[in-house]
Amino acid sequence: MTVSILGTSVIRTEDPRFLTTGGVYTDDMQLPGACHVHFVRSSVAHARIRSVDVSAALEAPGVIAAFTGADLAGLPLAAPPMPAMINAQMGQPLLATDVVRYVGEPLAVVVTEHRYQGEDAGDLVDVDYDMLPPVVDMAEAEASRTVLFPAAGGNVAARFGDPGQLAAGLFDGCEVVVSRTIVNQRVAPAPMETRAAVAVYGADGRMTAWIPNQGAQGTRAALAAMLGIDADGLRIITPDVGGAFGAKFGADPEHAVVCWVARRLGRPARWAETRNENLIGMTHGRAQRQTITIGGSRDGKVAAYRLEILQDSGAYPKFGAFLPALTILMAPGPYAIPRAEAVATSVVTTTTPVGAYRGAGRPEATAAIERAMDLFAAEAGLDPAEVRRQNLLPAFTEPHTTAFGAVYDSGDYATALDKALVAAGYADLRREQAKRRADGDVVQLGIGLSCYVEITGPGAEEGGPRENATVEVHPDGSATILTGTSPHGQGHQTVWAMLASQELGIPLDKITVKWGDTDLIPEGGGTGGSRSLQQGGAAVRQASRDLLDVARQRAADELEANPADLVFDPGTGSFAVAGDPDAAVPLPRLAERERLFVRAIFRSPGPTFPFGAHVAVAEVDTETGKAVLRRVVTVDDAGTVINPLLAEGQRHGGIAQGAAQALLEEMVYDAEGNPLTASFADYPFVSAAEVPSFELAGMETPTSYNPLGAKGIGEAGTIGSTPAVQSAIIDALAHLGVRHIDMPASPQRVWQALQAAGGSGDEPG
Ligand code: MCN
Repeated sequence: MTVSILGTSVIRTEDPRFLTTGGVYTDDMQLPGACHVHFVRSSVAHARIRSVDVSAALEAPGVIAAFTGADLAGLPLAAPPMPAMINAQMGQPLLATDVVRYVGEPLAVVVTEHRYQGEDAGDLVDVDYDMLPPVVDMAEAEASRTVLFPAAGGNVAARFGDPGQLAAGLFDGCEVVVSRTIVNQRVAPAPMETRAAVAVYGADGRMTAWIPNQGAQGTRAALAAMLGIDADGLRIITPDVGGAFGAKFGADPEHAVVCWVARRLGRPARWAETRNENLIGMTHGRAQRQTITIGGSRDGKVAAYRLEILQDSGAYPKFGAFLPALTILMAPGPYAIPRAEAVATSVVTTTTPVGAYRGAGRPEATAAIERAMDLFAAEAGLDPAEVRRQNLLPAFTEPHTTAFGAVYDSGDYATALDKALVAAGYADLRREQAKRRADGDVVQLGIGLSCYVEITGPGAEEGGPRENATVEVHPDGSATILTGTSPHGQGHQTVWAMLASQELGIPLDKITVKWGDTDLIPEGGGTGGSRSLQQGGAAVRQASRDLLDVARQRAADELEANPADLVFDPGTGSFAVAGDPDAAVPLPRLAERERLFVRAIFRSPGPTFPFGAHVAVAEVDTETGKAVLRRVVTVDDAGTVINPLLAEGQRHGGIAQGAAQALLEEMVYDAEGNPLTASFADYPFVSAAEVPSFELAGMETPTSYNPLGAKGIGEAGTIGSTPAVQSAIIDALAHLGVRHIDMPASPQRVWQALQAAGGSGDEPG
């Protein structure tokens, strides 16, 4: 019996390279003769383009060519394939032609010999704008006084349910009803590596493009659609990727334009955006305004919940316009609420388009229901932990279907909450809080809770979400894994090798994991929605086992034995005849005469639903409004954990990102639609200085949906932590009459909330 490496904290095999020679990113690709593409972007939020004059730019040093939207006429719109519900009249051209709809929208390119020549020449492109009114506010957009797409007949990109059909008597009989409009603010994904592309058009008429992405196959499909070519004519290669967080799925108009330039000029073309471009050009996340209404009895039983969402899709509907579907699906969270309804409207505004960002739609659902629970508890005068416990669904192991059609695979929400409360020392924290309140301390203590359940590995594929993997054993005793997932920090190289090693007995350092080349791996779902382990990892396990079946047959031939009599021992890496260990053949030898590989497709019966509970502790200075996060204690149950070190790393990153939304981050626009947070001087993101050391408690409730028992962990931290941190800050001031503070809880907002509640006492002098 060999000892299992699954469930052990194998150190990331990726890291020696990253920590020594460093990664090889798209912008590191050296292609002789490559020209540089510089995008000229709209400097105004909404205008008709009278003309774009590139003549002066063409005279500038190093300029090879300049193109405008007119040159690209005839190419399809850049709208990625979207569910039919999204208004099809709202597609984005690759370069704006008639109208620009956000600051940062690409409208021309200057192509130069050297990168920095493009920056200078770009300034010489003369754009004559006929200004149109900006539409920055979502409610303003919904009112459609200024229509951004006349052909679409309004600013509504999609509706989910009918706001006119809300149940009139939903809250009848409730002793306590609270309603509030809250904001889940717009944030920037801000990965360390910005967007980039390098493209070469080959003599064979095929395009090869290196692009940082979350799934080369999806990127190929999106690019082919934008360029109006067959996917076979494109090869996408994924170099190392410096973070993506949902925003590098598929491809953007810029990527397509770089490919187009390479083909048009017959020269390799490259582009890497600046940080400033990234903050206004890459899709943003979240951007929902939510009206929550919750009602129930004075003793804390929730009877009804309503969620009304206004989603800002930005200038062109992309995945952001679809996010409310996921928010609605997860609206009631882990609670048993007898009557619940949710509706949403996605509108277009003159701002950067909104896309997926870590959690994509689910953090918004959790934030809404968790704030609702707190408001309800406060109104009823009850402990928020007690109210949650009363309303959580009881533990279940058979799938549970919610009123919104989500099929939760397995869950034990109350245990997660109790574990988190115990780990945090909840009773002691409340005592400390009571003391500080009684003493009238300037710095007050707040405790924030959140219970969550989220969906991972969703997929619309017929027959259930799926992923493929190929495992090959080589005669020299090494193995290669090809995967349809696409890691960019998640550690698949380590874990996929662990899974194969466990089955095949091949040492980890002899296993190579490959992904991100569409010629090598034409199919794959990429990495997002925390799907990879439960589908891609399960496919590796399946391919490994299937490979042993093939090998068993070959071993039987070799040993002249019955296949059923053979035993494979991963410890020795050999097949042997049961009871006769001398009659054995090592696995690699079976690859000598004929290649030994298997491609397997794993299909899951459906998505899985990880869950957990977070407790955040914050200190808030009641004189300055400054909030400091002191502790974050979490239980994040992702089923069976295959590599605790990596799963913890994912939780850490997710918690930090979630806390950052509660504390710091926000993309801000002025009334004219100018982004005010377009550099890291203005857009704060979280560093180790703003967060405490996280306290992670363990809990594993396996799923039956895959043989690993694993659910996703990649986004859980983000989903649970945001409302817990936000609520901790509010809770610190609850005794002063503060019930809600929108995110980010900046000192200014906190101070204003205190003044509005009449609470802190002295006005600063
Ligand atoms: N894992 C495990 N046991 C489990 C679940 C996961 O050991 N029960 C391990 C997996 O083997 C994998 C890692 O944890 O090594 C994450 O697995 P999984 O939850 O399947 O998520 P994905 O690999 O599909 O990652 C996607 C997720 C998403 S959606 C975003 S957004 C995100 C995230 O991962 N973006 C990231 N984490 C990120 N981490 C980094 N460094 N950079 C990003 O851009």
